[in-house]
Amino acid sequence: MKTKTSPYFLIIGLGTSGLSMAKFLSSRGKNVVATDIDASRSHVAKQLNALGIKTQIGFHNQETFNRAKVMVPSPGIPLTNKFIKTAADNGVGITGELDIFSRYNDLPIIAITGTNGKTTTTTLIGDMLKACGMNPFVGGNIGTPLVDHLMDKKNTDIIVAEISSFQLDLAKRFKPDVGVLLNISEDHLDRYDSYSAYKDSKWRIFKHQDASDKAIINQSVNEFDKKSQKLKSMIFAFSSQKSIQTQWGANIGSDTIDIITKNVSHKIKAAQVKGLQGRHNRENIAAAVLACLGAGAKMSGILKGLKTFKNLAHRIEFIKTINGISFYNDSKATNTDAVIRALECFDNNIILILGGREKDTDFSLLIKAVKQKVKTIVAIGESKTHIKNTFETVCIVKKAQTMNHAVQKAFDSAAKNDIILLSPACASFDMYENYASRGDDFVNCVTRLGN
Ligand code: UMA
Repeated sequence: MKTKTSPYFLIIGLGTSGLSMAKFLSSRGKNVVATDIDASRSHVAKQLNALGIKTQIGFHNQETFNRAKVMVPSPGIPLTNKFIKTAADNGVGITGELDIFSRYNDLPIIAITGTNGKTTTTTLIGDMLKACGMNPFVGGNIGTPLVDHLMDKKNTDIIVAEISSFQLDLAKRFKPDVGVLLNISEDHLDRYDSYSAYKDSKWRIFKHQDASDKAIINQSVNEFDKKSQKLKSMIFAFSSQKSIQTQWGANIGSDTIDIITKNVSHKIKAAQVKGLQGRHNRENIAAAVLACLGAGAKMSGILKGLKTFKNLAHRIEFIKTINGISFYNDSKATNTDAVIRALECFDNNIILILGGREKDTDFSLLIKAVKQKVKTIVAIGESKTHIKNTFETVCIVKKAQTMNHAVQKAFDSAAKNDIILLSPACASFDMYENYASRGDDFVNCVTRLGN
């Protein structure tokens, strides 16, 4: 295909992110070409063709990459992709959604990253700000691309953005007014050269902040002292492990969260917050409250938002109790740390449904927590043999072919007062389109069991 000779932005990948980006840049008068390797994206291409955007669908063409002015890869595409790498080596520029958004955005931004808890905290911040009478746009990795706001600004007064490490990898100017780092643990090691490279990517959220900005950071994050010393922004630390070292922040106890800032001191009773059980959720609450205060919101509104918050589906979501056995759907737990956090929430015996597509996953990180809480593991998906080999000396391990078999085997293994928890530590793509379809299947299987 011949592309226009005038310089063009090349949008790579036409999933949620790429589709919005192509429409946005085109709406700003930019010359745009879009490509997706998957032939089934041709229906999306038609929408873009109607806007005058040229597309290459079902293949990538190196020449098209080499002749671009700037490449804009979708977050899910590794930067080591051979087409991208060759063009970059030939001097073609590369950028991502965060920097393009920053160039056109004039509203304050609260940006949330971390390995786990991003979506819960982002949603909670959005709800709290609404309860304060503000009108936030909530988007980013949570599902609605940030540039969607730029195409339909409504009467938004603040941006609340869930940010992934993939997005941060390309951020050279993104400067949130309030940045939040919830936690870092091993994840996406199939994408990064090392755990250290993944950690560096997460810390990049604060890189361009200045003294007027706020950095809300979990003090328990490895290398907190070393990395936080280098930041120019004002640090609000929070911790559930030791007293915070910063002047402002939050100390998290087993049932309270002490918020301390220049103008506000407040004790939140965790039991008052329904559906957000566990230490990790107390950390998410602390981070969300500090982020809202950092953005200038009032404590009374923040607390109102907290009280009415409803936990999200697929995150330690209670489904039902059958014969005294309670079922929880934690399909969003796609790494080992998320599973440890889920196991911490329960005092009862647990039957754990674990497995799916691995991301260079080290299941042995779960052994300590499994020894303490888990009676039986039901292993599913591509990783079931790896799981059996890892845990067969730790607890009973049963393999299952389908979710239905897994739920049935878990139920057969359970006694009254036990918990059956789907918390897979793996991606879902070996069996499902995404984690939500996996969670929905689990819920359907449980519902059928009860009928
Ligand atoms: N593709 C190519 N060439 C390739 C490889 C892929 O063209 O070599 C195409 C695929 O055919 C597909 C498209 O790229 O059509 C997919 O791009 P994508 O994986 O970036 O998916 P999007 O639909 O654009 O979704 C992305 C985020 N996905 C990832 O980061 C993997 C979504 O986060 C995000 O909600 C969305 O943008 C809007 O911002 C999801 C996610 O899993 C929820 N995020 C990870 C996580 O939370 O752990 C980081």
